[in-house]
Amino acid sequence: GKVRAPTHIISTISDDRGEEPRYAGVPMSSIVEQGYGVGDVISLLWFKRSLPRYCTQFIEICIMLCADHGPCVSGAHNTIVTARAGKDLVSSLVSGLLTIGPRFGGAIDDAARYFKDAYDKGLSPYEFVESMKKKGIRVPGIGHRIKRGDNRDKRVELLQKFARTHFPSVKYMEYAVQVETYTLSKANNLVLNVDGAIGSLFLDLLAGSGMFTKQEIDEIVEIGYLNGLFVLARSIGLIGHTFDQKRLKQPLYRHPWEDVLYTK
Ligand code: Q5B
Repeated sequence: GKVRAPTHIISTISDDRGEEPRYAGVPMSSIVEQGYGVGDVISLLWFKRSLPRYCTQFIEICIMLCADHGPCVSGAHNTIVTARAGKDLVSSLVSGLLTIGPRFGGAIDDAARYFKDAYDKGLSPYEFVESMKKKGIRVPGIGHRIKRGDNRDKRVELLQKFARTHFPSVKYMEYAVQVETYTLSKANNLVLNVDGAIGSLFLDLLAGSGMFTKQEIDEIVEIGYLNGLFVLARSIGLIGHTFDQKRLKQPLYRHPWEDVLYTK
């Protein structure tokens, strides 16, 4: 019989052979003709399935809300400094992307991991937060540099409103809100932030949509798909900041001496 030569790469998400490319088996013509959006394309290429409209809409809302948050955040700042050093688009973009991590924008996966573990184990918000404190770990998804209990993040409110209207269940998000109520009783800056809102709500999407097995959900959370939403979204803003600096012909950035504490 025929013997298949060993392959060096295995790929399961897309296929560019044949008349037209396919994303998870769906031909490009269907994607265009049936009016698929970016949320549908993410569903196909990341989750290898078509998700219900409310799920793809939620993904698109996450992308839109996280696309930018002004020039002062770590990512935009790095991108602006890099663009002003005369570097190209890709260098400026990646220098901003490289700041995404546990403190800035990249806390979504850990928020999902910790909220899921705590909720599934039946820990009260008090038990969860205090156990994290004992371990010396900041609660991912909680805390913000400029948002406060009396100045909530509008993005979080919009995500919560959408999910409360469209999701079959928001149990993980409600748990995150209870955690926030407890952390806010400790300090006014310890709000549920955009990473925590997306992390907890994506757990609700995975668990409530009926589109994923328990094993698949565990794998998605363990691998860490969700920071990808912030990385993808913020790339839009970082590219914008690069063009903005170039358009404005901004000179090389040098931080002012007055803003540095020189000390021994
Ligand atoms: N404390 C975000 O801290 C920040 C605590 C906590 C327990 C916590 C901090 C944090 C977890 C990571 C996270 C995503 C670094 C944030 C984002 C996207 C963004 C950004 C933008 C955008 C802020 C003061 C006191 C200390 C701390 C305690 C703080 N957080 N305790 N659990 N989670 N969060 N990141 O203001 O006793 O005085 O030592 O790490 O979820 O990145 O817009 O800017 O779209 O671009 O620097 O929204 O919360 O506060 O470090 O001075 O802490 O609060 O232990 O206690 P800050 P610190 P003590 S969203």
